[in-house]
Amino acid sequence: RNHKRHTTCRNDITMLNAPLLALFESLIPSDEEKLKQKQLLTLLENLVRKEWPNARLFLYGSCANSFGFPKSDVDVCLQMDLGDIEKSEVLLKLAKIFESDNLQNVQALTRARVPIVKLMDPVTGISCDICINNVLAVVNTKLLHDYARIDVRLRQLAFIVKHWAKSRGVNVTYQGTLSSYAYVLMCIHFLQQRRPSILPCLQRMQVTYYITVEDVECAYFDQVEKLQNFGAQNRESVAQLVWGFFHYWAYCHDYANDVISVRTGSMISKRGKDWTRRVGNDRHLICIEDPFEVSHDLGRVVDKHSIRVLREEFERAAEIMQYDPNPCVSLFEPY
Ligand code: 3AT
Ligand code: MG
Repeated sequence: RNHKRHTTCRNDITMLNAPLLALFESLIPSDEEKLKQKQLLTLLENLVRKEWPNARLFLYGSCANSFGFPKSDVDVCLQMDLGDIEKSEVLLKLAKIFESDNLQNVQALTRARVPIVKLMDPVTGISCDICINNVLAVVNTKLLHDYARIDVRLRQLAFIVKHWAKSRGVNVTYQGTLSSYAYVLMCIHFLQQRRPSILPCLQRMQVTYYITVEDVECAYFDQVEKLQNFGAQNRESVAQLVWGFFHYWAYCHDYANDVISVRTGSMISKRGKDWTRRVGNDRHLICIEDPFEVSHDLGRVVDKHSIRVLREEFERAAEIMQYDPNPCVSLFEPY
């Protein structure tokens, strides 16, 4: 594969900045969209509090991590003291409450890996998933949000990568491709690795934010307003970064040996994590360490078929970024 590795990127790369930035702008949700999401959250909060006065609702996922598209589902986490009550019981009760308030398509999925209630609000048209006490997801949402505040190029790159992944059908975890969360971590790691680096490694800095969630210690520097100029030494534009991202995953990543790790801001070895062989259904064909649940490989959904699909898509994207006269169209062609 390395024979295809281009040593330098196309010399008209700067021409691609304007269309890529325009695309990025068009993908950002409007203030109106954000307001609708807040309204829905308030509505749900009022309904839930009637039954459980001490419960709190948190947004997580793309509507709160700043990597959301206008049509994204809203992910909500209900935080409450369950006592002796079963989670599934609470979910069924929630479904009843929401149904009697005329919310649509209400469904309690009590047997899912992450049990949730799904619903659609007919007033705003927004769909929503509600889970219970998934605190780690709320914390990793904050981490992504904090990284996004350091350098605008992270959001630019990640929106384009997510849009590419959705257009090309490689953002479907039940089909063995990667989650949006995994793609954003890949972008963060890529920007940590640039020289000079565009993003720091927040988990290697002084701890200003600390929480333990069921034995998992989450600690990092979250005063990111102090890091506004962090990436200033690096003048790479979004087009160069998109080119570099796909080039990296197409031709440079060592799939056999390496794990990308946002937690350490560097590459770590599969051997060190004992991710070299298949255990159960976890094949570790592409390894992305979760920043907090370090035994968790976000690539574990990838199997021997979907790894080929993914790598072919990375190569296709890299070739387009290198040679195509109109990458902003070809890159996102529906598959
Ligand atoms: P979309 O815009 O909805 O595609 P998203 O960021 O909301 O992007 P998901 O819906 O896949 O992504 O996931 C919602 C959140 O759940 C994101 C992250 O905070 C958490 N999450 C998802 N997958 C994992 C995982 N494997 N491990 C830990 N947290 C996860
Ligand atoms: Mg989501």
